[in-house]
Amino acid sequence: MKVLHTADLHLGQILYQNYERGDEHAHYFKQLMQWCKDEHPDVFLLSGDVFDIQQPSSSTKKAFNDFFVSLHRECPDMAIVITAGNHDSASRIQADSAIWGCAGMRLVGMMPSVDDGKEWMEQHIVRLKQGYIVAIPFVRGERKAMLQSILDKIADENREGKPVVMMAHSAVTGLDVTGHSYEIGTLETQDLSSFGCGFDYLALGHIHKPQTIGHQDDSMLDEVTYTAPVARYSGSALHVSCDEKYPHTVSVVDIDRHGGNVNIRQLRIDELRHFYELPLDGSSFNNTEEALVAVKDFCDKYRSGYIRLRIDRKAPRPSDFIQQIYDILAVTGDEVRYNPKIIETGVETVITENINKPVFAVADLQQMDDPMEFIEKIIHLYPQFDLEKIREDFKEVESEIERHEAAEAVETAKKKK
Ligand SMILES: [Mn+2]
Repeated sequence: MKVLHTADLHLGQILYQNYERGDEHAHYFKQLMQWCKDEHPDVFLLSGDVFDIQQPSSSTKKAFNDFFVSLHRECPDMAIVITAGNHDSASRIQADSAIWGCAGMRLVGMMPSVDDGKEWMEQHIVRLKQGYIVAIPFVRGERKAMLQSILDKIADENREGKPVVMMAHSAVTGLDVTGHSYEIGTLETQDLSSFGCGFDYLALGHIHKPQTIGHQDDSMLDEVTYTAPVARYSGSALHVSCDEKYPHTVSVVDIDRHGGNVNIRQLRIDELRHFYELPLDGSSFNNTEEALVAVKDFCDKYRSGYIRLRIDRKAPRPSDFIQQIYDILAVTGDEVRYNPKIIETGVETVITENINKPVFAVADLQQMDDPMEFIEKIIHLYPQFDLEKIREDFKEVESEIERHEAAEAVETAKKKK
């Protein structure tokens, strides 16, 4: 069985609150179409995070519809299976599944939380001439017993020893989370064993770096063969953030038989816009004039891409610095795009003289979601307050909110009964 595995499209993503990425996704779709035509996979798998937000715009929905209708028309013999990720609205994906089912495509948005003994298993099983697909969308917590019962059912049926592929959208223990730094500490990981036994290939989504669990060193090989079972992230379609500095690929997976060999080839995705940090030589700007000249030079030379600046933290920044950059970029017509979160270099100095000088840019402020982060940066302006005390107070408020929410949940549950 030959599988084309991709994930984490994040269609409709808007970067830096400013830039739509529709043309970048269109460029990816074009490559995907060509690969499907050239490679003739038996099945196309998209393992979650189809959309970036729960309610994508109509133009984003249109891009999705147009692409998958034409993909199905161009490759009518290729099965298409799409599952919901944590970014997707599970119920919306599920609601559309009946329509796409008319074209023989399988969309799976939800999984029941308990084995209700009815027909729940069938919506997750796709039976192909060449093998089986178990389509599992993003679920909170683990469903080991339920997944195992699906795999057991397939094992009973699978007299010919056809390959079995399972799809899931989850963080598996032992992975490389480069580019996901914002999630470290909060990333809930699941042990590989919680997906059950009996699949040959686990087609994962959620982590954006292409990688095979337990074989991280082989992540970037063009081609490699393992003995089943294998669990792999295909990685995302595009750089979803500027920290994802690795190449993005789709995986073409060939499985010869159940329990046999799994051959993985990676096809490199050409991205329409690349990410750059200025200065390009890895140093940093000593003053903002230098930075502005470099931005202008970049526009003239590269004409396209996402840029982020590295500036020495001692360099004074005029209040209209960001506006000056946007003015320079305007001539490129949004082809060169600016990430306003500056990378500050140099030693963090204790502020004694310029005590009223803010220690962060407005852009930093826009991207802070923890109020303590803000307070820590300005606490020196308020010597009368004790940082530890404020921290404790915040914790108390947080736990009070948690208690309140828990009590409310109990009330709602009672009312339902
Ligand atoms: Mn995800």
